[in-house]
Amino acid sequence: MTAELSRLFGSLRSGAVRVVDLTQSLSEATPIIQLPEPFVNTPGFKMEELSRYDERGPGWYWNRIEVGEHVGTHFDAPVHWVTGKDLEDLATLDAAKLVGPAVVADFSAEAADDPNFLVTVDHLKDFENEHGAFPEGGWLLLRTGWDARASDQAAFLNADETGPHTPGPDAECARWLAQESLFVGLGVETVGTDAGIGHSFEPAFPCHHYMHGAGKFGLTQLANLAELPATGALLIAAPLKIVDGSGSPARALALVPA
Ligand code: 23J
Ligand code: MN
Repeated sequence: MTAELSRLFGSLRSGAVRVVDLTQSLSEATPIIQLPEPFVNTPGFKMEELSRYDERGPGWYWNRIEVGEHVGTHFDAPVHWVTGKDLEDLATLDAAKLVGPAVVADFSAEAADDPNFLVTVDHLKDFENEHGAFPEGGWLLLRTGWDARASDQAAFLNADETGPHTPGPDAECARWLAQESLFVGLGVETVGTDAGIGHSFEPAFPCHHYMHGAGKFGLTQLANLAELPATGALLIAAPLKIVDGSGSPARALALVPA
């Protein structure tokens, strides 16, 4: 092993670097996005036993699963959105972009006061002034406290007759992240990278529109962002390599200095 990797492995062994699991558990209780009529919705997660050390397979346990691509902690590829239709899917994307420095901006106080809280470019500029310039190839992770709601579909989607109310970037912030920042992806704790009211923005769902149009990625329903420093963690996003896939449930991990 090279010196760099043995040092990292030593740090993981000694506890000087910790692995934080940013992934929500995936089960039939996992909340799923609800699009309004006339749009098709995604199936959630289903699991059916094939055998469990029984006559169907005496020595082994296994299941079949059914799941929409965009369920639970999941990854959005550029081809997910019409603006990225000629860009990368899960099998063609550059895997090097799945590992990068994580920047964690904490808006949990604001989101607790206002579920429709919108992150603006000014918020991000303030963050840079306090913590330094955003890293090239990095991932912006928005901490909103929404992970605490992830075991309750109604609280997580927070919808009323006007639609869902969850925090996210405003349209100009989404454009800036996509076209002017050096980030490769945006990670959130909510059901999607766009704010709940993003359907009413111009363009609609601006985060999907701009980020995927720029070949950038999304990561949703993250957990445990509270355990990450504002800067200095390393994100590893691991979606399945589905041919032509637009997204997939993913394991998201962070390496964090102790
Ligand atoms: C399909 C349509 C609209 C949205 C989404 C999916 C997501 O949030 C997603 O999971 O990518 S907003
Ligand atoms: Mn998605």
